[in-house]
Amino acid sequence: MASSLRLVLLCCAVLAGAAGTPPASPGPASPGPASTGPALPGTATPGTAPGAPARLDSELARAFAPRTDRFDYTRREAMIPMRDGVLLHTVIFVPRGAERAPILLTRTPYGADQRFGDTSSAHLSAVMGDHDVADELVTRDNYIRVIQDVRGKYGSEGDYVMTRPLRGPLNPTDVDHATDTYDTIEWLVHHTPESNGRVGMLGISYDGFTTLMALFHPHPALRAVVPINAMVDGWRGDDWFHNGAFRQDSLVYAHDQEATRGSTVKWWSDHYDDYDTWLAAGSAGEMARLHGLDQVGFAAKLMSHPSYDAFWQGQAIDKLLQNEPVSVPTMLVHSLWDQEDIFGNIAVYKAIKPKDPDGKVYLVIGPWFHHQERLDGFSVGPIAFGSDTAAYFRRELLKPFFDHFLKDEPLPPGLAPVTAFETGTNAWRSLASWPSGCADGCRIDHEPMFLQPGGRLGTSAAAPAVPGFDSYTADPAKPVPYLPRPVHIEDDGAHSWQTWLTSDQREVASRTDVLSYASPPLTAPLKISGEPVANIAASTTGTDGDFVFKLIDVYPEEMGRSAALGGYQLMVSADILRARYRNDPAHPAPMPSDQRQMLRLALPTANHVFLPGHRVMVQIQSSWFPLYDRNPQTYVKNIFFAKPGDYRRAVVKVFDAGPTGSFIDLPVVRR
Ligand code: PG9
Repeated sequence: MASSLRLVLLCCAVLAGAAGTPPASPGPASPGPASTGPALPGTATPGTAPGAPARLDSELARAFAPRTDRFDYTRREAMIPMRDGVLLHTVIFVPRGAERAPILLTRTPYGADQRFGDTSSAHLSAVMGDHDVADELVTRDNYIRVIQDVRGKYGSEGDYVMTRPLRGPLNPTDVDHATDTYDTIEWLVHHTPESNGRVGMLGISYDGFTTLMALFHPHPALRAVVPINAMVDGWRGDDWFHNGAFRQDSLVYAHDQEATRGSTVKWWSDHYDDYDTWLAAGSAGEMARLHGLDQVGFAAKLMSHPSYDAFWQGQAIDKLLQNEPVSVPTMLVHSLWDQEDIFGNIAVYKAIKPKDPDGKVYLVIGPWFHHQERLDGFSVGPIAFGSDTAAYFRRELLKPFFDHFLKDEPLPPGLAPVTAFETGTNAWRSLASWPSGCADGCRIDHEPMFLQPGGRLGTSAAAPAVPGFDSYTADPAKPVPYLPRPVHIEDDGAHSWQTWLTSDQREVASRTDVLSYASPPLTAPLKISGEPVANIAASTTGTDGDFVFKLIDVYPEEMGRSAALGGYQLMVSADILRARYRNDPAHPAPMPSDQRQMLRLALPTANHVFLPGHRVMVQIQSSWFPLYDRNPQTYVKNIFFAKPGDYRRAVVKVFDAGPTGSFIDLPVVRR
């Protein structure tokens, strides 16, 4: 540990009464020599020696001390020393009058100063607004809020490494997020006199990743953690790739994150429609070159690890946590329509729940997009839930969890091990485990629905007289857009990034390169809980290809008061598989041209009721552009560097007849 001389308390905006009288303002700069009286601002100083140059005194304070004594909080900044001597910039908000208060810590690459809203307000509630999922805990419930820049970003010293792996084969240094968290907590509990010595951690996405990292050899004062929409496995289903298909926006992220410490250099574009921007570039590797990404470290790592090799497997947090004891109460929070990290928290739940005999692990599943837990949770796009589901999470689940483990308040009897929102019926369900369907007396049956000729989806596997298939031409020159054009990947407008997973799939259903199969209208509710699994019997005239598989709830043609939802095609669960990884994600292999293969794709978790009158639909297509890079459909060693001539049309056949054809395995809840 670095010497305590290195402890630097940068600033302490002190409340009246908290530390005596606030420091007096030093007043304006020196009036200059031989002053004969008070000079009016903006006038030349009288009495200047003859011949000396005239001067107009600066009006700036020498060192301005802001008057914050009327604020309902104290804001402190500290540079906290890590074991290797690096200092991490940390902002500490202490509500006025707080004593014996627990600390809530978040560690972020997005700028501790930028993370909250209006820092000019005297009210902490205005400072936090809806920028912080913990705002109500801090402003109403006497929690101390701490936010820290991770090493190498914004005000913190040290080297930045994207989602820095744990010490070990991928990180030969002595420091990682686990040690940085440990050292931070050690400092906080000794330098925050208003605290009760207990620390909770929470954070969304990258900040959820840093929260999970705290679970490796945790500090004893860490008593509860809430990772929300955490990035867990960047290859299998979170930010960078999904089952081998590359999420092109990752290049934008790497650029903005790693061009400068303060993320001041922003990505540029040269088209209005991102579809055109990415099509014009050709490959993702070429786009990286055009943007100078050879200058940032992570882009090269992305492009040299297109497969699920030791680089990705060695930093998949679910795999790493499997080897750790569950020692800290953990509430994992998952969003059903998470457009960034839909894989992570469910994977962590699967990894750690089996090792949790005394019930430290909780799971919350909500009807949200990425990071909606901190916002209003009435709807995602046009899909409404009848109540503010995010406020429910914050008040009825998050608060009692922290209150119990950080303040010894009783755990409400209603706080179940799993609290899952059921879409379709729009109800919260309390469950013993996930997936479990209902509180008691029901089971989950894996029931297939078969793709049948004529665009039908049914429960019968009876083989028709002639083995059948449907086919389409997948043309890399005209990839299927994931949203209606013009596309603005990071835009929050009408067709927004945040809500795109709930966008109406009718947009693409009529394309000739998208196949749809639908059941008749249901006569009884059909409830699914867990991961649907797509089994796609397919061939291609190419030697590689992508398969997007979407499970869709088709609304009745007319929807009464919700007229605009008539015939809506809502994705309940969907994902993409790069065919070269169909047998082994670590070892790609070409598709044998024109030979039928069975591709298996586990889709993200769903908790949905298809209501009577609705239809179950699946759609299959070969691109989701420009969110995912185009597959050239010719097998090349590394798709990042595919050349224009490698991109070729292919005829894709999807076999839809009989028991050896394509089907979706649904986790159906039965009583
Ligand atoms: N999904 C974002 C992210 C997490 C981790 C790595 C890269 C990106 C985020 O929202 O923080």
